[in-house]
Amino acid sequence: MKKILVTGALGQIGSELVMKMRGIYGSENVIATDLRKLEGSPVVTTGPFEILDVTDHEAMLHLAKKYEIDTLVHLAALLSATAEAKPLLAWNINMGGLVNALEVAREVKCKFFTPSSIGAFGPSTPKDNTPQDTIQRPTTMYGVNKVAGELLCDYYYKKFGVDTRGVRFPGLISYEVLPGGGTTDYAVDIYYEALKSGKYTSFIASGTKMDMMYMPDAISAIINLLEADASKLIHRNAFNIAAMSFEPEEIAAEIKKHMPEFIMDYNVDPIRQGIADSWPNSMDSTCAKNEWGFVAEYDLAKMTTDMLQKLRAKGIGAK
Ligand code: NAD
Ligand code: AKB
Repeated sequence: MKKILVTGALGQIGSELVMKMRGIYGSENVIATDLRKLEGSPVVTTGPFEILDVTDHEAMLHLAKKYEIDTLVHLAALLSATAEAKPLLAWNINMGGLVNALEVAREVKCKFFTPSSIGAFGPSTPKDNTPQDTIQRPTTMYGVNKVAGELLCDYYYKKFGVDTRGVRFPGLISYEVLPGGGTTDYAVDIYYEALKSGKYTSFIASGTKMDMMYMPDAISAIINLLEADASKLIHRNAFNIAAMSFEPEEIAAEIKKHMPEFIMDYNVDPIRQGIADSWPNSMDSTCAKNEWGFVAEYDLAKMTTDMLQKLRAKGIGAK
């Protein structure tokens, strides 16, 4: 990979992916784009940055040609809770943006990555150790978009030979940028609130297990899959990858080991709870391990130690 264009680059994943990729491939070789510009963000100040609305195909093609890209990482999307609140907008951005990005990849003949999600599964999917290939009948607009997106990426590979790759991310936990409107966001919020006030009110109910992953593992997964030997990829798009699975009590108990006075209660949001109930408890990532060597370094304990340390270093919770 020599010239990489990233869409939705100011989001939770993009802000960390762009900086990591600039460190590996060179600052000038990673072109960050987003609908908005955050003055002062390292993504904007340390390398090329362009405003790009992914629903504008001509604008995306123009930038792809201008920078002579060989890789397109498509991240811009609305997440599950926002998509459920604005389903038509989600369809237009999530599907319209994806088909534009795939078309650009076809036109300039570049490698392509986009993430799917645990949201691509639904209530009829096996909940535990969810297989790579299984029933996918999601009941959310986000899930409909993700399944259609997985199929579209397969189609562009088979029909046009576009080198499409992707993973099904679980909920991602990170400290650089806040998450952008998902169901798993509680597992980020809880660390901020623990440090700020010593208590947290969870919008996800007691006993609700979901797959999660710490951002450094997610960033490594994107880069490693993009660098993987194409001849070894049987699935190519939408690899299940998972690092840990927990319910609200378990993350609270882990935080309590560092902050014994921490307390959590519940005020369940029926919309986000309904979404969470339709998702798997834990995915099987065997295919990702076998086909491109996926490994996760962080479990709940190691992530919690690092999250609290990094947030304290940012001054979160300091009086
Ligand atoms: P985010 O919400 O944090 O960021 C999305 C970015 O896209 C934002 O910076 C936003 O400004 C931008 N954007 C929105 N509409 C746009 C448009 N029309 N044109 C250009 N940019 C636009 O999202 P994220 O968490 O970084 O997620 C990126 C991708 O990863 C999405 O496809 C998401 O579904 C997927 N994913 C994320 C998670 C997670 O936990 N963060 C888990 C599974 C899958
Ligand atoms: C969300 O909750 O919408 C995302 C995801 C798991 O796709 N974090």
